[in-house]
Amino acid sequence: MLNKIRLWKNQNNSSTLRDKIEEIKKLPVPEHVAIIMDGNGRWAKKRALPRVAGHHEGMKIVRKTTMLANNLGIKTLTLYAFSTENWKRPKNEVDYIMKLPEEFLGTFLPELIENNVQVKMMGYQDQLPGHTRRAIEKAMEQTKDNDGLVLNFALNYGSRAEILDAVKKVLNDHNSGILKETDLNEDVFSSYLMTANFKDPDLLIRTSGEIRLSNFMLWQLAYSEFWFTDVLWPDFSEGHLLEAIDVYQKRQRRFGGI
Ligand code: V07
Repeated sequence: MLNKIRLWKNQNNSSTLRDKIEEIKKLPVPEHVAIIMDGNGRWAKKRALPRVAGHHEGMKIVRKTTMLANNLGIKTLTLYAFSTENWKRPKNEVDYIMKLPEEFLGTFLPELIENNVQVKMMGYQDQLPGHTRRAIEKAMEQTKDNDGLVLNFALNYGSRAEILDAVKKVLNDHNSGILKETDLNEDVFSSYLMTANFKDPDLLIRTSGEIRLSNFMLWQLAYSEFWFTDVLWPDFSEGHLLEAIDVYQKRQRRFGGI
């Protein structure tokens, strides 16, 4: 009897999730969603677990979120996995985090390929351990012809450094006569950033109750909608992504109405 009730409850819950997905799909979904996946360490601390347990749990949420984003028809999902500031953390934690791309891809790359997902990365690759870089390179190579969701990992990424590097490239191209001052505008400048081939994010999500950008996509988020939640990243569910998109769609509707 208890099992029957559980079964009924489960079917009931998943059907409401399905219904929500169908509702969300009736209106335009954001094309590019960016997420600052914060709160993994705090999630572990609350459970008296080592911080790395939170990062590992967070990795599973990356998979769930990717699959739902793909299902919803989101074109690009950018996930802030590691910032240029994160090197300041204890070595054992950094070493562990740098193994997560391999573990993630070792488990889920076949599923990503089956689902037509294209894996990309933005950030300073040079400073990453060879094993991390190679795993990501392989995934990028094996998914480069897929034309479904672009899953873009921001890894060893920092926005001010990205902007400074863009300025340096602009100066170089100007000095060598490739770029005239009169030809430099916002679109052209954007093409010098790591996000050259992406549309700016329509929606930024940050978990874990912090209400700041922390050096993430400063240029690209100029016109984006922001959605913040106290939920810690390992607790972030399909329902939360749907809620963020629902809020986004309501804001768009209000904006379009006036
Ligand atoms: C990382 C898990 C998610 C929460 C945030 C911090 C820890 C997946 C990846 C990944 C990266 C590249 C790739 C495939 C998977 C990842 C880092 C950290 C550095 F091609 N999760 N995850 N990378 N965390």
